[in-house]
Amino acid sequence: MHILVTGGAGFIGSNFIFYLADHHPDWQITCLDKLTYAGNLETLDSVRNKAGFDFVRGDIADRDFVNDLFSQGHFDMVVNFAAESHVDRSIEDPSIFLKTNVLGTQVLMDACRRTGIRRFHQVGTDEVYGDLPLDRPDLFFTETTPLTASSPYSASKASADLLVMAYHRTYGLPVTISRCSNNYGPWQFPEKLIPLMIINALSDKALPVYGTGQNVRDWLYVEDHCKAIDLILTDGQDGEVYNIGGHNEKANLEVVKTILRQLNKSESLITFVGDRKGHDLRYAIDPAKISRELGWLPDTRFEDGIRRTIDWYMENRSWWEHIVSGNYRQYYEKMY
Ligand code: NAD
Ligand code: TDX
Repeated sequence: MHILVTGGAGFIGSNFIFYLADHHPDWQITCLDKLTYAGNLETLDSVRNKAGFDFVRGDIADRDFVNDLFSQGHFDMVVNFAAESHVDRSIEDPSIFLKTNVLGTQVLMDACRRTGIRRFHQVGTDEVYGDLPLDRPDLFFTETTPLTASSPYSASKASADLLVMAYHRTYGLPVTISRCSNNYGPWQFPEKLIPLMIINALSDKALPVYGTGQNVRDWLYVEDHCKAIDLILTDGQDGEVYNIGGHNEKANLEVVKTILRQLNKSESLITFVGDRKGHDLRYAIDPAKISRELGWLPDTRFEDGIRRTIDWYMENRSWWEHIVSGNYRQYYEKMY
């Protein structure tokens, strides 16, 4: 089995590569990553010299480059993690989100059509379903919830999902899509809520909470997400969408207070700042389909996952200090 993992130098993609290396040691893995600000080669240090692992730097939206890569070797499966992933950045400038997330997905699927593929898997997000009201805890996103994206980021991810399903229906491309809730865990870039709050608290800096802090996210430990994708690759049905979520809903303020408590830091570090434009109120996934059809259930309770994550950021200071200082860019600019 030769698998192409795009975006594997980012948060979830790198965790997925580690998961594959542990659970499918005989698979050949090629990681394709552009190494944007969010991609970090240091993250892949533990696998980079292993037999059966290759790293290629490139852009999924660069058609010539992708065609070239696909003509050099045959991939049995492609898992597309590569994306611009931060909502706040998409509000500042949507352009690169459309290029990478929509056009990049098309370019990859065209290459798959040409060479043939056993499975193209698109890593999607629950944000494509818009949001749920805070006062209706009985409502959840299912796979048939209409797509109603709020931010340019989620609109780009919803567009990609539509394109993936269109390639299945029109060209018969064997595809699957997973839509998961907010991930947390090791190696997450410290622009996202949980790692940002951990490293700010460790540095006694202000913790910026948007609006009232009552917005709700459904937190999923990254390894549980990786396990779900692996199951979809092996047992999932072509043309199907699978929602992945851990029934782990928390208001942002609750998450921030939990982090402060665990680090023994004062709540006075919390600073309420202006709200995100178009800020989604609540995400909540109904994972019944993947549980019923593929037997997936999350293994990690939030209390354990957040403890493990905090410990990881405490034990891996140099990783995030390189990011914060910008030094990690020099590391790979020298090599590529
Ligand atoms: P990330 O920002 O940490 O990593 C993205 C990776 O993609 C980086 O390594 C970056 O260098 C690479 N990349 C960006 N543009 C590229 C391009 N044009 N060509 C090749 N590589 C490129 O993101 P993440 O949090 O790991 O998210 C991975 C995927 O999961 C994304 O598709 C995202 O939409 C989706 N997702 C993330 C979450 C979450 O909570 N983080 C939740 C649901 C879905
Ligand atoms: O400084 C902050 N303060 C704050 O209050 C940041 C960075 C975030 N927030 C709030 C906004 C959200 O309600 O915390 C919540 C989580 O924010 P993010 O970490 O930016 O995640 P979110 O916008 O929910 O999107 C994430 O989950 C879905 C990922 O970034 C997406 O890639 C994924 O698709």
